[in-house]
Amino acid sequence: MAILHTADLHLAEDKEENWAALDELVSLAGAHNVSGLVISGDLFDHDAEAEKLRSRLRTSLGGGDFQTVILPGNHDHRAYRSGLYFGENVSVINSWEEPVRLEEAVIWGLPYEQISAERLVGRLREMAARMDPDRPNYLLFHGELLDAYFSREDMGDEGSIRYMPARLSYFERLPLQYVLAGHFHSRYAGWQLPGGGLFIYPGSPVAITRRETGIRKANLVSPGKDPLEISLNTCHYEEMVIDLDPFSSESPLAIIGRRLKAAHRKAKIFLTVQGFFNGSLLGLTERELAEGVKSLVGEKLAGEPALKFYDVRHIMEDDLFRQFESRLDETELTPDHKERVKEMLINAFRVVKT
Ligand SMILES: [Mn+2]
Repeated sequence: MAILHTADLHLAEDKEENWAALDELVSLAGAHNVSGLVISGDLFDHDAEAEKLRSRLRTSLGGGDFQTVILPGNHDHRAYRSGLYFGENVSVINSWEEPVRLEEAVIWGLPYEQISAERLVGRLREMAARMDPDRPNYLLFHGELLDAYFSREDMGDEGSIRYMPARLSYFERLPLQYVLAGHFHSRYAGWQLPGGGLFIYPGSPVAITRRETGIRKANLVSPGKDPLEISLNTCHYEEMVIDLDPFSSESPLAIIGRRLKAAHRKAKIFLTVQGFFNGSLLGLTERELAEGVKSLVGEKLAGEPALKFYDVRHIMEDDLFRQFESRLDETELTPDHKERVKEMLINAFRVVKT
């Protein structure tokens, strides 16, 4: 009995990339023949969005041959009033006392609420008393794991409130296979639970903020096997830094074009072009390079590229620099070493000449 676990889709009316990520998760769930797709909070970006998007969600989740289990998160916990219909084979965990059965497994959940640590610990104790330790128990949780030392930006744009903070030790007495969590966006991350089992954040399946760089993941769990990080073919951010080489005669624009072409099809790139180039060797000015980079960019770029390059032809053509260079070429240093020394020289000349 396999379960595909995700969280933090933040669906909104105008965010087609997030809907595409949901479609990808649904088809992945089918391909892995799972019994359940669990969404551990923040399926919708906002309660009001849920009101508009319920019918579209029914269509998206409708086709699968598996059960979808949704946990309310801090962004959408007011969206799941009882009696609402989210789709065939879709259950919402609206109460910690009412788990969902998935074949032999029991899926418990802590719907998001502002709650003190003491009350959360008390609630988990009551939950433990209700759990049958002979069954596979899973707990869906949406909030901050205090043992993890994240920065605020790792959760998306959340300001300074703490969202249902918990410690691994709170789960110690629960007979759990997994805590399948949400709220932490940056990346897939897991921890051993003190009483056995694992706590896992899958990371957002589609980038929500700029910090969500790298290929997005979902989490596949099956009994008796290690959890599996599954790479998703969804929109995400990437930092790309191009370091120019002042001794190269290859066009920087060709290099940048090649790197952009090789990037993931769904990547949105933050591009930095930095370092030195020899404009007279390339027949290129700083202005021409800047305009060339801007014209290359197109759809793959997430924002304005950072142009941190310098044409250093005035240094490389300086007589004194050339004397240094020819002396250096006569030495027995390795080509790599020579190049590093020359870069140091360029830097030294830049300071002297300005
Ligand atoms: Mn959240």
